[in-house]
Amino acid sequence: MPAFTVLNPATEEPVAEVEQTSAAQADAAITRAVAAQAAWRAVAPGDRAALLRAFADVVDAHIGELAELETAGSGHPAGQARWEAGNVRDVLRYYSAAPERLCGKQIPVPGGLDVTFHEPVGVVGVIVPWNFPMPILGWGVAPALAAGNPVIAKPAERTPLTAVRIGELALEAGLPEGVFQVLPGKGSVVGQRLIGHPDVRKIVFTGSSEVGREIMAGCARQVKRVTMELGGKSANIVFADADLEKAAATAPVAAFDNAGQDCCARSRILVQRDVYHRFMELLEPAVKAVAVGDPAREGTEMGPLISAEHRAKVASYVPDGAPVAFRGSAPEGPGYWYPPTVLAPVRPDDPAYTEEVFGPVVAVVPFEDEAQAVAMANDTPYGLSGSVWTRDVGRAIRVARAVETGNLSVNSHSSVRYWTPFGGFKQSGLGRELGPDALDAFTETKNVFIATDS
Ligand code: TAP
Repeated sequence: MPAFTVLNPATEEPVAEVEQTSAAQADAAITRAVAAQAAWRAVAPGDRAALLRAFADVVDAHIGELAELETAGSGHPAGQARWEAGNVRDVLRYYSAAPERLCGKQIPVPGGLDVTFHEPVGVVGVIVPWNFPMPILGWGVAPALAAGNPVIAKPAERTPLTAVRIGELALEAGLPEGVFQVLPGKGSVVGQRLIGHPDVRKIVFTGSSEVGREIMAGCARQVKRVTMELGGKSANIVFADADLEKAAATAPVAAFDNAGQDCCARSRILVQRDVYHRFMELLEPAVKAVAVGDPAREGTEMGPLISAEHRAKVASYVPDGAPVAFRGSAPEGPGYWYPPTVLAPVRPDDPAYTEEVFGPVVAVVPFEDEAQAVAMANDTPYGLSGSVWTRDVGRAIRVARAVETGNLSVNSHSSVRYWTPFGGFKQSGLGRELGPDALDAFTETKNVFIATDS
């Protein structure tokens, strides 16, 4: 297989050459994972916990190195990249507590004793997108390992560097050979082997809804378990009684974080008509103040897009004559730059308003009342995240319950906290990651009845 050249999205210069995994090499890795399976599930819960803590400690000792790799290979601002590496450590630590707490039930039945066990599901394949290479890897890998499964991760072809390094750190921490393997390469090659190989029992996929549908169909042939984390088109709903200053000051980060390459991006801002003009007045300076530039420089808030192709796709949502209300800045010269862009007024059928742009483009639309805000928020095939800004507690609760979305914040834009479940309604996904119940997605419930009749 030819090697893949990772480019720095901020400079377009090569960063590294990465060997691509062939289908035969993927099969060999699956064989190694199967061979490692019995020993890994037999590791005593306390020892498995200790190994995961050791893995977290080694990641912690390499936060700076991992962050620099992500900044160079994915264009993530340095501060954000350090947070992402820290998230891998934290998620490993959180799930290191799980092996010793993986309790079944004792269920009252006549004639005997009935107990349930959470058995490991088997080899797990984790297919990761390019937008958050480290956190999304960790969300799949940590609970899968904790539940006693060997894991094979396939990073996105464009952003393999941190995943490959984290795979090396796992071995350094003492995880046995074959328990956690990272296979850089193409989805059409490595991803397809994970989906098609009968010894891989579960796929965790994060990526576009389009590819997700294809992967679900592939997994269906073997009734392979799947967790799907797909696209989003989330709404940020701002009511007239909200703290407008705070809502406007925080709206840019909710839409432009990671240059908008965020499945949770609140890329539709719905504003109650009475305060629409005031909100726009407050939003403009906040958008213009976003620090866009060299991601390696401390203080940069937004870096480049991932590739020239992706920038062309994002730009296609803002053709000549598009209703640009105002924009932030972006550097000139090399790099896949695109400025933070606010569209208003937009038609309800404008693709920038209806489709996932996955770039720093947000549409602002007025609404009349609560019922219309909920209807507009739900008028999408997606349902991943969202925000509601209001000082009315009753309304906050009503709207939070009515919006069809997996993760909703009131007077905040938080989406992913590793302590809480994360995932989508509708075409944004299937199943949940993170939170206290994540191991359910990596285990099979076994019921055992033991007769007590003599
Ligand atoms: P995709 O193009 O869907 O790719 C995601 C991963 O799947 C990559 O590793 C890719 O490999 C692999 N893949 C592609 N085609 C495949 C196939 N036919 N068989 C098996 N694997 C295949 O997504 P992306 O562009 O990297 O990421 C952006 C999308 O991810 C957005 O829609 C975004 O909303 C979504 N996303 C969702 C979430 C959550 S948590 N819901 C989080 C982040 C991102 P290659 O490297 O070869 O492309």
